[in-house]
Amino acid sequence: MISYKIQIMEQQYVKLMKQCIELAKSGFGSVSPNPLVGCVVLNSNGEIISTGYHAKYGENHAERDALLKLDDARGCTLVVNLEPCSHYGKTPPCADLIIEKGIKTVVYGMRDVNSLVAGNGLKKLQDAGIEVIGPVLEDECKKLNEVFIKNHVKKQTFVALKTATTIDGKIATSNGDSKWITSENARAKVREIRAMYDAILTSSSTVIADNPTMEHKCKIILDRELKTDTNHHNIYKNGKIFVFNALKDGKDNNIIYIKTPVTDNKLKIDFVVEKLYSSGIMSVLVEAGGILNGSFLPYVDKLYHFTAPKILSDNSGKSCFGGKSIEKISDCINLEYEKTELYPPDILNIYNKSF
Ligand code: AOF
Ligand code: ZN
Repeated sequence: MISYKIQIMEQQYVKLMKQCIELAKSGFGSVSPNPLVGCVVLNSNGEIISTGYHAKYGENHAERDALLKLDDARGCTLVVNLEPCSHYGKTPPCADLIIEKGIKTVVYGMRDVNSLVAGNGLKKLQDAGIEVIGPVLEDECKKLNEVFIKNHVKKQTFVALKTATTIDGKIATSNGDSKWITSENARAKVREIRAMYDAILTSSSTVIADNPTMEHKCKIILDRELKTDTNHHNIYKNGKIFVFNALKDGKDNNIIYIKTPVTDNKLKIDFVVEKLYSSGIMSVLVEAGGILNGSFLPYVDKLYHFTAPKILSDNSGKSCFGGKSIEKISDCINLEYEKTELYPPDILNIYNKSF
């Protein structure tokens, strides 16, 4: 009887945690470098009496957002996808507010990886006599905050890469024609994906060949010899732009030039990736041709691969990943499958690096 009751409670917490994750997603694109967090508060009858989420960097945390809407939270249960914070940052500790408001039970999704919190939030709550339950739905909570986790654990920028190919893995014909391989449906999804990342990154070859606008607040171009034209190319029309190049450092209105070391006639990608992190760019979406995609592969955490129901033959077309030829299947780069979404007639497969 008791274990049946516990099971029902657990199912209820999983459902509420999913709701927290959905609420948290409203902050996509606005909370970086902070995590995506959602919160639900229940009264002692199990009814939802408040919800909240972290909407914008520097503003209230999810727990504060939910609790400040309530006059009385005594005896209530608070569900949140991340351990409540215990530190004075842009706002006072959420754990203190939870205690002050008389919350009886806290259900959390994952421990905070920020070393300023890392278990201290949970301890503070327990020390105050609050029942702490979790982690609940930990894998989903970690997936939601994969950027935040990479930033704190590895002290590195999260790198995602998007490519759109024919069934035989081609991104353009041999003479570079690529408009369009995927449908408007798929391309609308690409715009949504871009908005999830702090910056998008491409190469001078893509800028010169396709002259894309790539609408985004922050764009990065790898342009070793400064071949792109700041007056002519659409990418320079808006946003903040970082140009990694071999020739100069400097600033010109919205453009920042970063002189970058070169190896094998190519800009050093590890320098670029480190510089992104030290410039406060916590996540980046690479959208380029096969050569740059190939160079970035060792750094890629997540791959968005759109496939259109089109075929080019073996000897025509450019592949999505350039690089050295690999002789054995056992030497190839292995990815871990995450999920598939349909944007008819195209398919989006999402993979993560498995290591
Ligand atoms: C958030 N939103 O809902 C929660 C966070 O920059 P600060 O001072 O607001 O503090 C950010 C840290 O607070 C963040 O790294 C994480 O450890 C913790 N929790 N942050 O931005 C939230 N719950
Ligand atoms: Zn907090």
